[in-house]
Order: sequence, then structure tokens, then C-alpha cells
Amino acid sequence: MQDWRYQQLINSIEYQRQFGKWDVLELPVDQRVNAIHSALLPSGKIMLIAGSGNKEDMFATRALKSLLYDPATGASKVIPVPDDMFCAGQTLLPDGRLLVAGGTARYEKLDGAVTYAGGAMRVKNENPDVGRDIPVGTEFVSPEGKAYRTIRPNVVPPATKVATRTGATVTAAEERVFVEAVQPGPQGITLQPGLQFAITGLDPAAAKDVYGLGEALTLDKQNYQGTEAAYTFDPVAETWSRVDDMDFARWYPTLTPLPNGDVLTLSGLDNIGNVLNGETEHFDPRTNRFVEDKQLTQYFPTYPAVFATEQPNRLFYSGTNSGYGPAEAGRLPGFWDLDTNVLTPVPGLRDPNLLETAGSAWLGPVQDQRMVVVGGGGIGESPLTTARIDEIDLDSPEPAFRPGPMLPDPVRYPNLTTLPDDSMLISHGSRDYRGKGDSDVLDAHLLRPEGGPGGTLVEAADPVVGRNYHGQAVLLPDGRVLTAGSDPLFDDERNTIPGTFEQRLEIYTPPYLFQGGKRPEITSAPDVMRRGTTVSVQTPDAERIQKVRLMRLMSSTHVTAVDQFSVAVEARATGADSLELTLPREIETMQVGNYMLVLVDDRGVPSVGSMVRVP
Ligand SMILES: [Cu+2]
Repeated sequence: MQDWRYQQLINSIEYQRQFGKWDVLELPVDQRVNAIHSALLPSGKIMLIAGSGNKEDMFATRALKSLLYDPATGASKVIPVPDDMFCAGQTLLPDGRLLVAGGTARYEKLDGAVTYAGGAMRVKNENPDVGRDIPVGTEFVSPEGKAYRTIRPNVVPPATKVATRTGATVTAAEERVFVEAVQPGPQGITLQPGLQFAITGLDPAAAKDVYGLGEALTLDKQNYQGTEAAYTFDPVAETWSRVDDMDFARWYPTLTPLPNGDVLTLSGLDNIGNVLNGETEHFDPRTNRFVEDKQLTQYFPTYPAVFATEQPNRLFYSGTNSGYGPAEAGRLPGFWDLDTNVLTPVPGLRDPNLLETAGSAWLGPVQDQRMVVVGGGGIGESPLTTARIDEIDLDSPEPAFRPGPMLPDPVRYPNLTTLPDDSMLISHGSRDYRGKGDSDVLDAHLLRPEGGPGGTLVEAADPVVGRNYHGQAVLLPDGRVLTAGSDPLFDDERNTIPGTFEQRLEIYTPPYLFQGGKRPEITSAPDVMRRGTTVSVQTPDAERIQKVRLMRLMSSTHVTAVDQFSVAVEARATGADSLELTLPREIETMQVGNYMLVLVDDRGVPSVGSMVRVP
């Protein structure tokens, strides 16, 4: 179709009523960031976090940014971030603060680009009375005289001492740190693991207590390294504050909110650049502290999609993930029982080897417990991609994935956004790894829950801006969807021109906002709602409201949005301008947290969301 004809078509009200509309948004030059993480805050503003934005020069100069964008007014403001939150984990806390944990301590160095051999050094402390600071530049020398130094400050705690009948047993403390050879090139390589390294400058007594045990120190590729640091963003003061460090450094972690408002911190690359071996931390928002839960040791690849379910203490891992991890570990979707730490796999998923960079989300309200897995690719830079949409009903007596509709094109990095009318926007992505070969999929669909497993797929208007790796989408309070970020490897089909980070935003207005007539309105609603109570909501549209939903304020990064869900609320008109809502009783359904209350009328048109806190 000729361009002017196409423009005429997509701008016609008939078209928009059926397919919706996309609007590209270009902020002023000084307000553009490389958005990696997006989150809707209780203030109605969107936090877009870039950190260094996958730009090593920004990392080196500590030009670390976030952008607060107000979709209601279009106003925005750049807020520097105190640490590199690039590729951290994020989720909203019960009091409305945004928790961001982990991020980048060091950029990767690819094979062939490593000048100084490096790897892990296990620093031991046998002294039960004092810990030991390991400042930056601490030098470890091997028996054959090769020297290595630390690049970040560390602390080794005191050894543990347990009294016995005959005296005491001392168990050395250990801290695993990253070291680099002082000499460049192959002369810095030490292959033999387990050698004892002396720390330069220690007196002989201290040197007996504190020493290093080297692992393989090589010129191989050095992965990104995570940080332990965690911060919260206060949506009222609009400032970042540091909270307790995690016990483990994490790059590409998932933060899964639990029904009681606590947060589990899963997976990620550690301070050496290895995938964590199942170490799981529990964040308590009242104390702002992370505590390792030593009972929970399930191994997941990075950015695992792990959701709280309606079953107490039972999480669901959809199998989708993003980034790093071997093919043979942590790839099977299943239920993770937090009481026993057992992961029970579920069968039936098509293309089970294509779960990396796939999307997963609840289809319909969380009470239905229907989860879909959409698209995805093979591990790493595999050219394999799938178009499948499969559904699993977690409530069924024998939960198994069942085939749903196929997308017209295979896709990695699809963004899934749950809308208040229970449909799901599936948008963007690319056919190949990071958009290689100009493979962005400029396509969008709405998945409606009706019509069998996986629902019914209908076409939506096509977005203009491509979004592959590092893309995100979040539902806005007014029922539109904001999309941000994209980080292609290359800008051309032949993969010769290095990629440019996509800084434009694009907003989708769903068909429900083109239906004409008046949008339902909330005149007044409580801003706190308690489980199992009835509340009254004022609306001039009481008699035509058909659905009431609580939409959890969501956050999104790397196709992972595990805090996205909606709750169906029973409603009854108690007059022409008031509704009585009966709120769910179970904490697994109506989880502690922040939501938008949305009234949906008999034409499927939603009201603007009204912010609600569930204590
Ligand atoms: Cu990333």
C-alpha cells in the first residue's frame, strides 16, 4: 500500500476502533535515556532506569541516569542514579517505593579483548577474632611469583569458632573476589586451581591467617559482573536511597514479590561473572534488609520468570528467562515449593528449548491462574525462534501446557502487557538475536482470554519503532501502554554498522479508547482497600459497569515482568452512582501492594485507574 494511503487508513476512526493506534514520542534531547527498566509508580509517573545504559563510556565516567516521565502531562526529569543499575532487578514495594537490586560492577570483556588474565580468588581468613579489609589493589602472589590484584573493595569476615569439649574448632571464613594479573598477556595465566597465594605487605602472623586460594586465572572471556548494592526510589520525594546490600552480587536478577509484600531475589551473575548457584535472598521491606534463605537453592538461568501463584508458598517458574546459563540446568518450567525447595516440572510445552528471551504473563485475572508463554529463542545467539503461544492452567489437577494460537512470525523479546479489559497486548521483539539482520518484528496483537487454551489472537495496529533486546512495556493509569528501549547489535541488515540504542518512546492506545461516547469515571474511591471487606466506589456509570479490576502496578525489564497481574473484583450497583465492591479474602489473590482500580463498562471501555494500596 502506498504510504499516504496507509497513513490515511491507520488514522481513520474505523481502523483505530478495531486495531488501536501507536504514537511515537520523542523527548527533548537532554531528556533521552537508554531505558533498560520501566516501572509505574503510585504517583502515576513512570520510572525509566538507564544506569550506564549499556555504554561503557557512560559507565567509566559514572554518567548514570534515570528518567521520571509523567504520562499525564508529558513532563519529564532526568535524575542521576547513585550506582550503575543497568541490568538490575526491580519491583514495587508495599509502601510504594521502587526497589532496585544489583546492577553492573564491571562490563564484560570478550574473547580476544582480555589484556590481563583474571578470575576468582577465594580469600580465606582463619582468624576468629578479626575480619580483614581487602582494599582495591590488594596484591596476591602465587608460589611461582605471579601477582594479581583486586579491582573492588572487599571484606573477609572473621572465622567462625565453635567451642568443643577439647577446645574449639575454627572454620575459616571465605570471600570469593575477582582478581586481575598485574602483568599483561599470557604471562599472567595461572591454570592450576587451589594454589595458595600470599597477600603482599602482611606481617607474618597475619599472613598465616589470611591468604588466597586461586581458581583458574585466564585470558578467557570475562562476563559482566554484578553488584550487591540495592536502592529504593521514593515516588513522593523523588529521590534514590541506598538500602542494605545483598549478600550476593547480582547482574540480571529477578525480584519476585511474594503475597505478603516481601521480595525474593533470584539468580543473576555474581561478582566474578558466574550465574549464581541457586542462592536466594529474602528482602523484608519493613527492615530494608536482605537475608539469604539457605533452604531455597533452586538454580535458575538469569532473569528467570518466577511468579507468586494462588497456592500458598508455591511459586511458578514459567521457564522463560533472559541472558545467561547453560542448556542443561534450570530450564524446565514448573512449580517451586518454598516449603520443600522442590521444583516439580510441568509437561507439554512446545519448543521447550526456546524459552530464552520468551515472554510469560497471566492471561485474564490472576484468579483464573492461566499463564501463557509467548515466543522466545534458543540459548545465547542461537538463530532458532518460535511463534508459539502455549497456556497452562495452574489450577487444573494435572497442570500441563496446552497449545494455543501461533503468532504470524517467530519472535524473541515479545512484550506482554495485561490490559484492564483482560486482553493482553503482545508487541514488538525480533526474529533473530538482538534484532540481527534487521529482524525487528513491527507487529502487535491482542490476545483475548476467550476461546480455548491460549485464548484468541487478534491483530492490533503496527508499532513504528522496533524493540528487541532491552525493550520494555508498561500499562499506564489511563489504559494506554508505554513502550521503551531497544538495543540492537547492528543497525543494518548485513550486520556491519554497530547498533544504536533506541531512545524514542511509543505509546499504544488500545481500541477500547476509540469506542466513542463517555469513558466510565471514578468520582471517588478509597485509596486503601483491605482484603475480605466491602468498599463503596462512586461513579456516575454504576449501572453499566461490567468488570472491576485491580491492576498491580507493574515493572518490566528484559521481557521479564513477574509483578504484573490483575485481580477480578466482585461489584454490585447500589444506586445510579455507586458500586459496592467485595474484595477477595485470600492474600495469595489480593497480594499486599499497589494497584490501580479500574472500572470497565459494557463496551469494554476502562476508566482511568485510581491508585489503591492493599496493606
Ligand atoms: Cu541487559
